[in-house]
Amino acid sequence: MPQMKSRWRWDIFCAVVDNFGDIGVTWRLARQLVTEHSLQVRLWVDDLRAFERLCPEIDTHAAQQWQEGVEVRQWPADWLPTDAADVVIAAFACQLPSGYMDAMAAREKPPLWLNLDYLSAEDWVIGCHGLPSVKYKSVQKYFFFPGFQKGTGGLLRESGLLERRRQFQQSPEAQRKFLQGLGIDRAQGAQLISLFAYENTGLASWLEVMAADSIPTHLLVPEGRILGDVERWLGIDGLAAGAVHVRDALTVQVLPFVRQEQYDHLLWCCDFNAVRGEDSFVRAQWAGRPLLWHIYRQDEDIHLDKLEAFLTLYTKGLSAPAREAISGLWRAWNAGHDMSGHWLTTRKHWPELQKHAEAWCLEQALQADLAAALVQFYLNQTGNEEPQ
Ligand code: TRH
Repeated sequence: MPQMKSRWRWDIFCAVVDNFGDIGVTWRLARQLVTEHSLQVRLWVDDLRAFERLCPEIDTHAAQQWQEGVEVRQWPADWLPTDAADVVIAAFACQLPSGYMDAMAAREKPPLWLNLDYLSAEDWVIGCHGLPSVKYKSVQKYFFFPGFQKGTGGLLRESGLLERRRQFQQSPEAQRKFLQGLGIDRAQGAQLISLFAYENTGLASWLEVMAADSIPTHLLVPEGRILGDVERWLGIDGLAAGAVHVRDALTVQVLPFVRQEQYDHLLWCCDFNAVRGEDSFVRAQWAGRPLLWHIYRQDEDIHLDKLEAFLTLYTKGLSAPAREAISGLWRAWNAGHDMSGHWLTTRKHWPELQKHAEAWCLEQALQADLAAALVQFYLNQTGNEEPQ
């Protein structure tokens, strides 16, 4: 990386709406901009407690701290005058402090102001990616859309990620050690499944069918919103990390919420990953294993269009029966419907779905990653000139 780049300052603003996706995405991006593009990055976060779950080193009381080369700033309710950076990213359409917007407008050379949008596989994203949005005084804002197709901003993917993942997956010893560190003792011949999801009325039917299966399943459930449904099915209250319960062929184990890097390793170990939201959804794709997506629910069911858009892309290249099986499973899960028949049908196509998951991962990795695309967008907008 050219040294001069380190003089470029980027500010990323993250308002935590709920859950962990907002901070999950911005923290990942901030680190990558520092380590792979030698940029100076400040990450402004309004909820450091959510951040702490993914990165336990976070001091939730500090107004300013450095983590992995990123300057983490508490986004205060009462904004203090601050110089604006060369590039300003408002994550997920969050509203910047008005004092900061004035600082942007006061710069001799206006900053590049971007709205980093939510991930969607819908076609319209290609047409809107990179377009100008609103203006504040002299400062123009642009839309920046992550995505799966050419013409979008791509997906977050650190350099060397797939090589690291493959090495790990090729080493039973590394996996055993990692799982052991989490207190997981994988039973011989058991399929390993991770379950990270929102509340879901379809869960009981899926657990039921796994318990009755001829193949043993070891289900790993990080502490979170789905735990209530697991408790109801087991008939046990107060499940917490460390709990292990066996029902016939199914072993259910509750895991602590681990740091982001460890969660990646967990996904890499599992034969099948149930994920949700945005960031875990992408990480499961980089794991190269079949997955199940619990999409974040939106008003007027617009999330269902997003689900279908992704399924259309993802299932290209699958045989018709495998495509129907996996699509049926995803639709049932997102509707909270009975999963049993869909799970059994999906299992019939396992080898094809496994091959396909790896192929999809490799295909996606052909695109420039999101951090690189952002830097390129900046270079294009500034005519490849180093900012003053
Ligand atoms: O938590 P999510 O549901 O997040 C979001 C938010 O709800 C957001 O408002 C919404 O817009 C978005 O979904 C679509 O799911 P997501 O995106 O997968 O974020 C979870 C993060 O938590 C991700 O970075 C992975 C991380 N994680 C860990 O670090 N450790 C863990 O043990 C687990 C289970 C997850």
